[in-house]
Amino acid sequence: MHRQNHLSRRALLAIVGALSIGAGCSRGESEADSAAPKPASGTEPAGKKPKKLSEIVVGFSQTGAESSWRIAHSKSIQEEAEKRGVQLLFADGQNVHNNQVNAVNGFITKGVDVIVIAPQESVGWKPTLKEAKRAGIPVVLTSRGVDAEEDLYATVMVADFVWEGRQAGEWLAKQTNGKARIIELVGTPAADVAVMRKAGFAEAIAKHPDMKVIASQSGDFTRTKGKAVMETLLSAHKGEINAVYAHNDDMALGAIQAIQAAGLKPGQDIVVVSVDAVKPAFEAMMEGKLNATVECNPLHGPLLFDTIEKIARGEAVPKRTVVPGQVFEREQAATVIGSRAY
Ligand code: GYE
Repeated sequence: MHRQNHLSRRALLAIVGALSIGAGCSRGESEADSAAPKPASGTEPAGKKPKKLSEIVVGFSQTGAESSWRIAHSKSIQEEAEKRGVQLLFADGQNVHNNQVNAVNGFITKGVDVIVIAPQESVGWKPTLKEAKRAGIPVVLTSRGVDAEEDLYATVMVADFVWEGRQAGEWLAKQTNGKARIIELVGTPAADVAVMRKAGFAEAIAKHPDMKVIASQSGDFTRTKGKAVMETLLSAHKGEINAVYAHNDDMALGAIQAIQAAGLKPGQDIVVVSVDAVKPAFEAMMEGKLNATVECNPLHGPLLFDTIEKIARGEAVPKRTVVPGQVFEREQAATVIGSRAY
């Protein structure tokens, strides 16, 4: 009986150790942590009882539900958790940074085993991440990164957002023979993804002196704001615009509505390129209204839970996983739409 207890305590320590390594502690720190009186005194933080993988509790702080991409992202993660029998505590941040910080602090207090964050904003995470690290809870970032030292999180899974912006810029240069007066619909300005999609695009069009961004404004990754911003900019720059670059499909779809309402033909009078490659974008391409989209795959669920299981088993995980994408043009839409999973 005594021995049995002893063994399960060792199993417990293995899991706790694995999780704190996953949290990004340097080797020295995690050794220091486990040298603390935990084994003898039994002062492990709450929630660190011996567990099978299927008993792991994951707290997930999601950005919100601003776009088709985001909805597919949530669904992929929720479905995968269910498939693997992992308990997922889902907190919808409703696109408010502080809601997310509060949710994550709540997960820490609760003593969940792993925290997953899809951060709306990249800054303002350090104190919370430090708290999670102190509590020995590994943090996995998905969909966007944070502005914080790498040792404050276990891993991040994102796309190459600069590459995406560059692809959009290069595609537009080819399409317009290097002559474009562009409206840029920016995503959430405090998100790394918006900064990077802007930078990649700017880099690509800088090679073409006759390509100019005449206005660059945030539509916060939503269709409604994309439409509203486009309406304003269309009337402010009447007759000047021949291209739109939107940081996501939803804003592009909103802009398309505004272009039509202004009596113009999207996809023809004004060339529209965006990022994500969600199904509604393929539909718009088939109608000839959207010209191209750069794929950003939201189906992070399987990779996310493979990673969480590795962390729980004490296996090393890469600090960063880049989910690949490709460019789709409207000519391909009809053939490809049937095989799109989101
Ligand atoms: O492209 C956009 C969204 O963070 C990669 O967020 C994600 C972006 C995605 O809402 O549609």
